[in-house]
Amino acid sequence: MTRRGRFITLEGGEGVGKTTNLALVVDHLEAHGIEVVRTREPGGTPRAEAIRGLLLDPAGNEPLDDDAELLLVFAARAQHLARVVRPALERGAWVVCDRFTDATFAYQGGGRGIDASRIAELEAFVQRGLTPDLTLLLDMPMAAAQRRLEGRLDHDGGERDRFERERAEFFEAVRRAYLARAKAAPDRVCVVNADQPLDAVQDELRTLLDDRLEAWS
Ligand code: Z5A
Repeated sequence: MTRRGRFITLEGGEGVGKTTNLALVVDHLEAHGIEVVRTREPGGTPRAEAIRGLLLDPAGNEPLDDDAELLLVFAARAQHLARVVRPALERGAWVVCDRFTDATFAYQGGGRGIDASRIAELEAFVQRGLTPDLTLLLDMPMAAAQRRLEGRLDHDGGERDRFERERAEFFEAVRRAYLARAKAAPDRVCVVNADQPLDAVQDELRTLLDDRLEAWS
């Protein structure tokens, strides 16, 4: 019988380096001969990516209700789990995902103030017990992460999405909620100091991955 694959998520606030380091995680696992499916949330399938568009669209003429935002996040997740994550894990591939439900507890819970018990109800309904095996939480002060993001926005000439337009207090609340999640699940969530040169962040990530690979072998 094929052994179920492992499910690894990367988390953290804006600009902490999730996307940059996702590539390192995927490369490191593939170098160990592991089949890896790289994906992201919200998104990961065409319909879930369409929901992502709704969530990030800053169009100001109709504000998005907080409950509607929460339900859209979980609608995208249900589609992504059914079409991508569960099938990959069942055939033995590993899934590396840029953000997952910890982001919901951080953004919709910490940031928007939705009660964690309501998020947990949706988590149970949509995920039916499926949770990540390992979560790498990239953590750094939000002001420093914002400076990175500003550098990138200037470089790309990009527009800020609906979340990137939030105020500093929102991002501080998101960070606190992430750190509380890590404290509550220390075996699953590893906090990585993202406020250091990329080489140092990546050395830490490789060490963490090697420890898990050994523990899981
Ligand atoms: N969201 C939600 O509300 N609820 C949910 O349940 C989920 C998501 C799943 C989209 O996510 C939004 O969805 C998100 C929360 C919400 N909010 N926002 N905004 P996203 O993951 O696409 O958005 P993001 O966090 O804004 O991603 P990002 O801006 O691409 O950031 P990142 O991936 O963490 O960073 P990066 O692109 O890898 O790096 C940023 C820059 O820093 C870049 O120029 C790098 O070259 C540079 N960098 C990276 N590492 C370093 C180091 N160590 N030193 C110096 N410079 C570095």
